[in-house]
Amino acid sequence: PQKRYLIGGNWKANGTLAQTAGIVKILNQGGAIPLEAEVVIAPPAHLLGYVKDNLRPDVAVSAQNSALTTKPGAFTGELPAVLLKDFGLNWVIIGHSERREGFGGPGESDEVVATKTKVAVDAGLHVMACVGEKLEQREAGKTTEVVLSQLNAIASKLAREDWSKVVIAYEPVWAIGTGKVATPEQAQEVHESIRAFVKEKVGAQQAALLRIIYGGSVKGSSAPGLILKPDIDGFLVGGASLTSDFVTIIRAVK
Ligand code: G2H
Repeated sequence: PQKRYLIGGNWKANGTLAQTAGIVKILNQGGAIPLEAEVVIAPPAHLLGYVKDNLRPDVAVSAQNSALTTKPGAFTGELPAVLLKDFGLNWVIIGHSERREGFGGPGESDEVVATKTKVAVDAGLHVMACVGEKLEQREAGKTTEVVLSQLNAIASKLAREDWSKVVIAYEPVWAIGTGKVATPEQAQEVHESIRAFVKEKVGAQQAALLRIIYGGSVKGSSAPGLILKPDIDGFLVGGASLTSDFVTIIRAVK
């Protein structure tokens, strides 16, 4: 099968009703999406229904997180993957660095991220599973070690056939929301090691078809340089996905 670039928009905890209506309008009036691109928007949970009902049908809608539980039930505040799938959604982001870090509470471990990924895939969702090193880890020369150990935790839970539903988002923590985008060379180097790992651990076909997307301060101005690299198969965009610059990023992939 032909591999399409994946462009994800992660709104994080943003989106008043007025702002949301504005972003949906920008996307709906943003013109044709290149055939080479698959576009997925991840609004916060309270907006999933609104965005799904109002967004053009050729842009998919994703949750930003889903629960560890495989079943609905008494889990106040949680979002089970099976309910997202039942609601008509096909995507979820798992293991974003902000969730790994926690928000004043305990963050998500590699083990939790890996299990959530498996639970979501088993529920029928496609997963953007996030990995990435912190600045001090990069400076200590530990980038590959950190990223591959996060990836290994995920890979250890997945069956070979699950990989058709998984996208790996490489998001260096030092580049997230900082305006400091990784250079195309820095991103390519890590993406290449991710693909090599999947080839070795899972299989050549799964590695070749795997989409490895880059996230961290991607803008319309930086996207064209990044997308030229052979192992960069798209983007996970935060801040810029709240603006019309997201349309420029989508256009950068053809
Ligand atoms: C990384 C990215 C989106 P931003 O978190 O996942 O955010 O583009 O704002 O750095």
